[in-house]
Amino acid sequence: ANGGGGGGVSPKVPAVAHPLAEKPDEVASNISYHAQFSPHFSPFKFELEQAYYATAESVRDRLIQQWNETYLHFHKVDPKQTYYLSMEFLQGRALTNAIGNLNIQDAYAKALRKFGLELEEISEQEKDAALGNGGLGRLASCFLDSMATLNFPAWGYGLRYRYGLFKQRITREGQEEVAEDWLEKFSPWEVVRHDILYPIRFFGHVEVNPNGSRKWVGGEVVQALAYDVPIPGYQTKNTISLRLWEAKASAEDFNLFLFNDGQHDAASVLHSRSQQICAVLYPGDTTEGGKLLRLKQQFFLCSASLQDIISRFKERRQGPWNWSEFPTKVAVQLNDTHPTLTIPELMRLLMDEEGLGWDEAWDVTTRTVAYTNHTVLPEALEKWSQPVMWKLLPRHMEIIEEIDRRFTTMINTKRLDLESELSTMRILDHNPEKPVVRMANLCVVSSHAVNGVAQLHSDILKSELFANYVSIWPTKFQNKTNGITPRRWIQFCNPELSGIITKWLKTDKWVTNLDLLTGLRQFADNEDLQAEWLSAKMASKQRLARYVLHVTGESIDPDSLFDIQVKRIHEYKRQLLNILGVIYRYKKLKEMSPEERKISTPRTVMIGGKAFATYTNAIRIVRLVNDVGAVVNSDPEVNSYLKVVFVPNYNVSVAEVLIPGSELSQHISTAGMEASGTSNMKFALNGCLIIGTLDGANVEIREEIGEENFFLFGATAEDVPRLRKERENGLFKPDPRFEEAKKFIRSGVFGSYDYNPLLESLEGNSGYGRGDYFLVGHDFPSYMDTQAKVDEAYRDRKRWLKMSILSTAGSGKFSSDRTIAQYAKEIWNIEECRVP
Ligand code: 4GP
Repeated sequence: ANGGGGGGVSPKVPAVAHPLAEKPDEVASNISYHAQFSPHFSPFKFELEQAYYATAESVRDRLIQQWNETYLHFHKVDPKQTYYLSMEFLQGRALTNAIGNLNIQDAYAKALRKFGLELEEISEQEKDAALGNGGLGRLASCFLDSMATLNFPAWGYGLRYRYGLFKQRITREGQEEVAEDWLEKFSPWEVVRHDILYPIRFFGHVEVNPNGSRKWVGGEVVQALAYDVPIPGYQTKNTISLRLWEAKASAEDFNLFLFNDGQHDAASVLHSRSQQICAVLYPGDTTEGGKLLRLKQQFFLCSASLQDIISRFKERRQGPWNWSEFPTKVAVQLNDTHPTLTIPELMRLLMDEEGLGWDEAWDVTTRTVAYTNHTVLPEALEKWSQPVMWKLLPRHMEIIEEIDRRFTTMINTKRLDLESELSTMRILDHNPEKPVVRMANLCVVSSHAVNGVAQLHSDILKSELFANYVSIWPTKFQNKTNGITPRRWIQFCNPELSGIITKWLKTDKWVTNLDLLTGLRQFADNEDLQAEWLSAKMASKQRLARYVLHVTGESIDPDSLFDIQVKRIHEYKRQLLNILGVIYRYKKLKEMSPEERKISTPRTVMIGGKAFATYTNAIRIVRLVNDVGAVVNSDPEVNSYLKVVFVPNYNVSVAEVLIPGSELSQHISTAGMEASGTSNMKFALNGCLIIGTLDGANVEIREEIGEENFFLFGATAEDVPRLRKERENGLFKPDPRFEEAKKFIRSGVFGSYDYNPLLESLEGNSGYGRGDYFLVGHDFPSYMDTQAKVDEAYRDRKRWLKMSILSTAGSGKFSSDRTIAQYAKEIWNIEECRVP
């Protein structure tokens, strides 16, 4: 296979004339060309959809050219390169982003007007590439944008799922999941590389050769085929690659004999089995088959990517070379534990295929691999069953056993002080009922760097989850506070506000140097700026109101306070706290006289997010929000003061409408449980105030924007264990307001659905998920008091605008450019490699 990537590394490839149009006329002719000659649709039809595909293909021409130049350059310079391995990339739409990063909006907008079309309308035709679930996947996508923008030699590896994260429909019964068919027609943003194909083995057994070397043979082999997605940097030629693998059976796997014998299904068993690998993101794993499939997916990503990396490494070597050079040319970042199998697979490839001894292979592997942890939730820390692993990956299990054996020997000989902790530190848990491999432990033992994603989270990793390892490897543990790309998350999604910032800072350099936003602080009280700020916010709120009307049929008032909580639905994120607060507010509004109501602050509460289909309490929460909305919104006494909207199918492009139009956003997780959060950064950057706990990156956001501009409430991470203990001992006294809100639900005001099981999770004294593990009851009173402060602050328009400006001004730290520059320097040891 050819590891060259963008193609064109061979001098035999003929040169082509510059295919890129600059002027609107030429762009228009380029679009027409694609409409007629890219044979996807009838050439005689040119409606919105066809126009989108033709426009996208014309933009892709440019990307491919820059991409080829980038590869030629990387190939020539041969710098150390980073590979970001992730099971998720939540890319969202690509057209607006590509046009924006290439700085060709004007030419494209003008060209499309020649056909009577608006760029914005065309962009709406694109389906989100939702190859991810939530924060971890969107972070990976922001990182790619920053890697390209900062000209780092880096690229991403993931899987090309046929169906991305499900589409969420909302009915009277709550959430309904539908397959999200992002590839229904085709994606103009991917390029299949028929010449980049690697064999991936599953099952089989280990053969021992007479010289003692071992080899994994037999089993099933599927092919991994590369699809490349170009990732343009902002205002640079550098265009890097997101390489997505697809599983492909070979023609030999199709049993022609059986087929002709009429056994049509049996004939294609291997074909359909290979298709399952990339069918969906996170297939259900409650069954054995489901678990096996997830493990296959993970190994498929790791093995294909490593074979590709090694082949590129070899291709770029000239003259004699040594494997110890590998870590000076390659850095592999594991995005959470999903790609952990990279570790035993790299060991296997080095030892069994390349002939290295254990020590040498171990040295290369540990110097190459680094690991990022994204959560401390125990249920999210992956543990794979040992019997399943032995069956699917017998050679890898031998290697993992050996890593575990060596680690155990090291503790037993050098660190007797840790002997009593050994059973929890080991990679293998030999619990006879459920023997498992602990993937996070394998990562910690085998990586040269381990990082958390916000300061508080990294501190918790060091003091709790990985505390025992810290004294063995004190310098291994780091923090890399997350960030977001300012291109997608303000420049392109909020052009009104971006224009104002550029005008007041007298430069647009803030887009790549976000710290420059502090320059706005001096104008925070300026009436002219405040007036402009307000009108930009109003324009975004109106756009959001139109969107809500379109997708829910609910009309909301842009003069009310827009209060938003959007993220995956999870009990630790506490959407339940939010909706209980809304319920209490509703009840109080009902009890008020009309005069009292008139002086209250009108609010529109919007909640959105997907619930994992088998997570019952999350599904119930979605339903509750919808049930509350149905009652509140149709109550004529109250609905000009309070509206509750569940925004369906939250995804990247919905976020691009919601965030600019938000005024208050809720980041209210139980302290210590949200590793970082990244939407909090997006909201703050867009001048939205935060109500939140001292959790994840909230802590740093509050430090940066100033505590007077942040609505803080709730227990601290330090308090949480003690509060849980007190609760277990029956010492918790609920606030009457909390009891009143729950009682109101139980009275049946919001319909006949039985919410008792959900409410009971907030009651009792003990047990995970029961006994109010997430401390909703404890934090409720301070949450309500702080919400009252929000209402008061909003009534003082000048004060609110000042706080909003200061939020944006203080958000500079949260650019993913800063995060990536830190990874590059402190973990990967790579340098920029700019295409001249
Ligand atoms: C998420 C964390 O929950 C979130 O706090 C963090 O900002 C994000 O990763 C990126 O680091 N974790 C996941 C996950 O999405 O699947 O564990």
